[in-house]
Amino acid sequence: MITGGAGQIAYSLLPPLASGAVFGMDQPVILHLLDIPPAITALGGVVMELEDLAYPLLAGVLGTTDPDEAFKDVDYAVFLGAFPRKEGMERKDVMTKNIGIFNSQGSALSKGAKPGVKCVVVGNPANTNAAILSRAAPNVDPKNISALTRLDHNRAASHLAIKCGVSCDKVSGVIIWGNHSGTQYPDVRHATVEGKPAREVCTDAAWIEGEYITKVQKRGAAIIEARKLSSAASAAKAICDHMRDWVLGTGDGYVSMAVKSDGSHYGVPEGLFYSMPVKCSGGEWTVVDGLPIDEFSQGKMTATANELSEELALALSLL
Ligand code: NAX
Repeated sequence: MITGGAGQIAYSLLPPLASGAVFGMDQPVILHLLDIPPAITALGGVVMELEDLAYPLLAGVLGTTDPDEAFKDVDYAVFLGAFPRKEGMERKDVMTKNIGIFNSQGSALSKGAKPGVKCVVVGNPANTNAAILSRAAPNVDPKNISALTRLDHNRAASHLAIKCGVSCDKVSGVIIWGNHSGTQYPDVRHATVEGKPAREVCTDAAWIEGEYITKVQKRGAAIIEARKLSSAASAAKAICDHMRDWVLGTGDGYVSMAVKSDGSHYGVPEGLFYSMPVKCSGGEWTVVDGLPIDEFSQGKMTATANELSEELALALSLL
């Protein structure tokens, strides 16, 4: 099930979902696409194109504007549709719109989806929208609700690889901490490049603690500035990576996912959907605990937690 099915991320996301690239080449897929009434004609066009892709694993497509129909019996849900901030709009007004969306979709999800449904929220503000969704979906285990920071994670790995002159599969262990926003903290202190500590391979400490962090934090804005549209192909690829790793496992490594904090990891306040390093196995994620955190990292991790706490408090005050 994909909300925002007629939008630009969906357009890049649906082909890999239908082809078998995410859930495996032996797993048939039925796609439910939800959008709002003004997008129904465009959604119909997307459904036509999915049929024309002629993917053998695509066992059915439903395009609808009815959340109850869209969420019925689904195993996975990707939330792309959200209310974008428009010029001159107050943060509070955008939040109010998103609360409306994620409250009603949360209740349709809770009512109709399979009990173990796995959800990823992409529509911004993704972390706080995930928190609202979780509150509105009492039948869904909060561990099955996440927000996407994998695009930020992929950017963090890729820019470190470029700096070190290696391909990005040689980089592992980068972490995105916190919010999918300009306060996120891309951390390479536990990362390796070709198996060696990243800070021994890249000795430019000023770059790591300055330009690199800013580049990853502001990459989304730079893409909007250049394309006049937000990231779509890279966002879709990151959603595929996020779902595939969650379902099929991360093996020896770990990845970044924004998950609900239970208050027991890295001092992150309970209830925030905060991006942390996680390992996945058997369809379950666990936080990678016990990484040593220095003062520099702690400052950045606290700053992004503070922003998320404020965002959540604002959302809760508007419920
Ligand atoms: P588009 O504007 O192209 O598409 C959004 C679609 O959602 C539209 O078809 C719209 O009609 C639909 N929609 C709106 N309200 C809906 C509702 N209540 N129910 C169902 N559908 C609804 O945006 P797109 O580029 O696809 O981006 C989608 C979201 O992803 C945006 O909120 C964007 O900010 C966010 N992003 C989040 C990222 C992340 O890493 N977490 C990165 C990429 C992206 O910026």
